[in-house]
Amino acid sequence: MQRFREGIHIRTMKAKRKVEEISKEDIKAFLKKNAFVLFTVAAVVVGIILGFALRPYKMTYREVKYFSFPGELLMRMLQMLVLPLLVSSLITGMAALDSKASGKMGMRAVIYYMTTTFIAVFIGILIVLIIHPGKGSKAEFGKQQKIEQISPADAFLDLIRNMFPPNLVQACTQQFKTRYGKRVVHVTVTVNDTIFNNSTNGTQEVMEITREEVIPVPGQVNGVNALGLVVFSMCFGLIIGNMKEQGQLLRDFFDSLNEAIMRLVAIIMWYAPIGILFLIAGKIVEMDDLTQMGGQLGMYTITVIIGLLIHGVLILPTLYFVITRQNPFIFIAGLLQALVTALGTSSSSATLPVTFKCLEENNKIDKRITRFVLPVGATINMDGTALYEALAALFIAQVNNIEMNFGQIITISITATAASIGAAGIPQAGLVTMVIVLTSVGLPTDDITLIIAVDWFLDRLRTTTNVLGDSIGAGIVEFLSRHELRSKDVEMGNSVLEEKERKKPYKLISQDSDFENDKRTHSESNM
Ligand code: 7O9
Repeated sequence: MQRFREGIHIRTMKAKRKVEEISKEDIKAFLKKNAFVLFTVAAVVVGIILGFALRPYKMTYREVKYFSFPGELLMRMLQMLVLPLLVSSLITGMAALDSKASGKMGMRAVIYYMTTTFIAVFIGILIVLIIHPGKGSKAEFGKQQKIEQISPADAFLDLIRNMFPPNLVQACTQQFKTRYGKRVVHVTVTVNDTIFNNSTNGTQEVMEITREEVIPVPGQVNGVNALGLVVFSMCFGLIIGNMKEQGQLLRDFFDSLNEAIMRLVAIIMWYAPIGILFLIAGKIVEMDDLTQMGGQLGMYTITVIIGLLIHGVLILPTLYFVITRQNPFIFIAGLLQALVTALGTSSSSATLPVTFKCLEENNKIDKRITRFVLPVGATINMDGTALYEALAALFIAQVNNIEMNFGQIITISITATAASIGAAGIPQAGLVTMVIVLTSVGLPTDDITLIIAVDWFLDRLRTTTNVLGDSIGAGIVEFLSRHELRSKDVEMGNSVLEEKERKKPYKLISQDSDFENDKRTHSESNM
């Protein structure tokens, strides 16, 4: 009996120690994780304070560039990873699923993208109509510049062309862009003499007319052709996913490549807070005086902020809650680093590596989902951009005192949605898509220059909304696809992408030959 009691005592002591150990480690891990998030958030705050503190010193352009150099380095590091990450994650993401499962998941993702983008556009239009920031006239704005005119048809064809890059290496650095050239055409016209001479004996005269004609000519601009790479990687991944043993080598290669890139991301993320601090501080030092932010432009900025807030803080979390029945704000808390990075870099593609890390590690989203949904989302799902473009178009109409009828508002909402989807495929998209939205309803495109002064700031906010939209999309698609993911797990015994996969050759050996297996266990036990 005595022994029995001692036994229990020892066991409870052991258990206690274990609990203590776990909690200590847990606390450490917790602190480590949160210190990281804290650093990143602190970087934004310190960056803003530092930026405003340095403004009175009136740095020269050169000094500002030197000052924001650490931030520039972060941008370069993140962009360095985007290309291999995009390709490897899409290929493995598609290869991990059979065509039926990926088709279903793709459908869900596309429905989510369409729905949220339409909601975003709707909010943008509603808010700008309610607040009406464009009262008064254009007189209070500064001088206007000319904006390059682009034919929407050519932009659309460029988008389709960019989906199929003829040279994959070039697609990593350049996009196709239609340019305009002039051509002299000689036209021979046969003129009936009766017109001139008013005579009835109709002699014919041949005249040659030369005239100039604007023609589209092929051209290139610098920038990653994300759309082309996405299309290629998805097809390639689907193919090697169906190739059974023959495709194993390629699947392992891209899986391993992806894993290696993600480890690089983990290292770069330690540098991120410093980079973000200098990116933000540098931008604040650089910006023009805030005095012009009074009046209409200020109201416009506030309107955009309210619209983005409604979409990001109200609509998207509600959608997440309604579908998954989980607390959306815990989900968003896990994303904080990605959101701050988006704010600092104002580029959802450069943020992509961080978004991956946050979703997979903090929010435990299945890798098969993130690898598939995030790159596509970064390329075509831009809620913030869609909201912004619709809102900006109506603001320009208001400034010009042009009333938009219901039909025109519908046109704006359709073109703004299309512009946000196609942005990555349209070269130099920022301005071009805005021009397309404006021309679709006959608004003056030169007025885009009115809002350029605040664009750098609003770009950061819409990028954050874009990243949030992509991430919540990943959460929702994972929830909706949970059954297929589980049945796939059961079917394969494991996921292609999980840790277990790397043990597979070992498993095969042990299944195939007991002798191998025996040898291995023997030598292992000897070690
Ligand atoms: C905003 F998939 C990736 F990551 F490789 C990828 C690479 C490039 C994805 C997209 C792109 C890309 O070129 N995107 C792009 C986005 C091109 C032009 C314009 C925009 C729109 O950008 C947003 C905006 O201005 O509203 C915003 N800055 O989300 O990055």
